Amino acid sequence: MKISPTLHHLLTYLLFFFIIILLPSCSIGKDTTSKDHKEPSLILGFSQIGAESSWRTYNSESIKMAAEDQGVQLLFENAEQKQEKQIKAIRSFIVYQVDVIAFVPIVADGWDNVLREAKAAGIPVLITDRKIVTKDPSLYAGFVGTDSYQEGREAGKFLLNKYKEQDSRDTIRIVEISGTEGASCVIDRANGFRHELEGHKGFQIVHTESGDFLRSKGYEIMSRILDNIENIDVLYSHNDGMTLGAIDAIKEKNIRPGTDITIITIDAEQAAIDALKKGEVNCVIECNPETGPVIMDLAKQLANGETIPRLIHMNEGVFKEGDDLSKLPPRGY
Ligand code: GYE
Repeated sequence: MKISPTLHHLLTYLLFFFIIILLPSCSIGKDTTSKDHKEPSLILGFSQIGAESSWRTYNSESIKMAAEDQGVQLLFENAEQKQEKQIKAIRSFIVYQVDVIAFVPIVADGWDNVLREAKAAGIPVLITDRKIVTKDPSLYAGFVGTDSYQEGREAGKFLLNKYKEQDSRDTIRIVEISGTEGASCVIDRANGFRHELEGHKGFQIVHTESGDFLRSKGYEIMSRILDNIENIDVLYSHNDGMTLGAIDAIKEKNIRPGTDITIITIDAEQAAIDALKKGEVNCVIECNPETGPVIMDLAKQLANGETIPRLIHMNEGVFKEGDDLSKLPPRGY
């Protein structure tokens, strides 16, 4: 059957119209026009340290929930406590061409090369929770997270106040169980604590050792210290997980935590607050894990090409012996 040129052209245009105009807006399979389908506002690559403490687990939950609430497509990588796995994850985010990269640097050093790669790829980087040391501040857009130096200072302030009546000729002997070596929060918690005690002769840190933020190491270190060091007056522990392990060791030696040994701990997990209520801990310094919502807000600003504040510290409190904790809501972690 011979088709007239005019009809032939008409059919060609109709076919063209169908392929180019109609087809892409159609969906095959799932109804993409349903009300609950939202295009993600952005793709965020997030490298998390791992799950070394209840605090970390809750921090990860905060990030995942906030991403879901705010329509952010989250590529979440758990580095299992290895910096090289974080670097690999960041490189995979670059290849994937995510809109924004965010990560918790497990230690402060060693990030410049991979951050230069992200910068070359035009992907903004948000650092959270722990800080980095770098020669080039342009390698990241900003930091949001805990103020670990202030946390250390709060620990020192509590101690000075608790022993303010102490005869300065008597020495208060302190054991410090610190977190992961090289982590900015550990360096800052140690320095902030020492800054407050400077000039106060009656305090001596007789032993400091890293427990890597792990409850098992807190137990093992404290058990060994109690067998080898006498007259310990104070335990300053960089996180509740290690503190709870240390308390188990203290009790095994028939020593009274919170009475025979003053205990100061950081994070404010529910278990630490409960120990404070029982008098087994004397001071709990909050480290706020709920950074998810603010991370998503900042990531959206970065994805829109906006600048963000260089430094945002989370609000954090201090809970002390004698405080009225009856109205304190459940900590959630
Ligand atoms: O105190 C601890 C976690 O990086 C500030 O890491 C965080 C610390 C927190 O393992 O529980």
